[in-house]
Amino acid sequence: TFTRLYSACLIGVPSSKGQRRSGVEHGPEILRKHGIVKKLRKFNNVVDSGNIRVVEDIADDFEGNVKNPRTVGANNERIRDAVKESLKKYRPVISLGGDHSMAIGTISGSATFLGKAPVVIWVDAHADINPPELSPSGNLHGTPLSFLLKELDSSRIALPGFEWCDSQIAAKDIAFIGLRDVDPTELDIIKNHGIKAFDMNDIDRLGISRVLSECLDSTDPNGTRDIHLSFDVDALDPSLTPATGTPVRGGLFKEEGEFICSELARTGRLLAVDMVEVNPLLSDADGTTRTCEAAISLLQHCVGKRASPPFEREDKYVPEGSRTLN
Ligand code: 4U7
Ligand code: MN
Ligand code: MN
Ligand code: MN
Repeated sequence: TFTRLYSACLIGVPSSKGQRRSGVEHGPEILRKHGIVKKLRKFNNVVDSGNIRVVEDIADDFEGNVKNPRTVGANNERIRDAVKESLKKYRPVISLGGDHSMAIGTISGSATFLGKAPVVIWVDAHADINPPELSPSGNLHGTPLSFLLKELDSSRIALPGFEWCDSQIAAKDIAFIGLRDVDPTELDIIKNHGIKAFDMNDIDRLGISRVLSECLDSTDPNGTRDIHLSFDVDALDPSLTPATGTPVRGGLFKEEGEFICSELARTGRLLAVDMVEVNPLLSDADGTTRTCEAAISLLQHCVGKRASPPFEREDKYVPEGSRTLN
């Protein structure tokens, strides 16, 4: 399989300006401190390319309601180039966040490398598809998919910092898993463009195995396309990943996340992975360790560790919370 032919590669992306809380820029270093390289090497060859040097010092401010577009835009251009270069030698290329605005760059890197769209599997409590000018928070980590979606070209506003950015992904290329906090504008976009989306209630009803099959059937009916997995640690239940900026109760079990990662790796077409929104300043030491261990375990399953057989929710405690997207 591909795990024998390729080494995986880690790229640290200490970006934080896509949101307002400090600490998420320490995500890559805290994951290294928890032994990510050694733990992934149990399953595959792994090269650690170190961190991308992010720009922090350019003059930036709000553009309308949008916070720090110049910084986030400039960083994402570098991220795109780094991921694209790394894909010439390694796969999967694993980008460690950092806030989720970095997916504008990572997914652009995958698409630029391929010369066409990858499948995008977006595992998150949130849909991250707000057009920036309509974002309720003005934080760009809630907007990356709106930059990438071709169907939004005619309505997209120009933002300083994003002159380089070119939408390369279509609605049919995307599938969401784990949603439970989606803004009204985002829901309109998902519905209007028929983007495949499974919320927590769907996972309760159908089970993760069926949900993932449906995601792949819709985005990749022939089973031939390269896959970009963008995994926000807030997709997991906050009891598992408390050290993150926007936790939402009622999330995925660890086994469900691991199943997604393992099955995608097993296709042999897992091109790139984002593991984002680890913020060590938002929990105590124990919570940060649990968050890092969960993220590292997910990534082990991206590089060859096999998940236990299809996991069923029924016999497990289902955390309470708002679980339905409608
Ligand atoms: B994350 C939010 F309004 N939708 O746009 C927004 F609820 O990368 C949250 O998924 C975005 O953590 C969360 O600010 C971004 C909000
Ligand atoms: Mn999220
Ligand atoms: Mn996210
Ligand atoms: Mn978050």
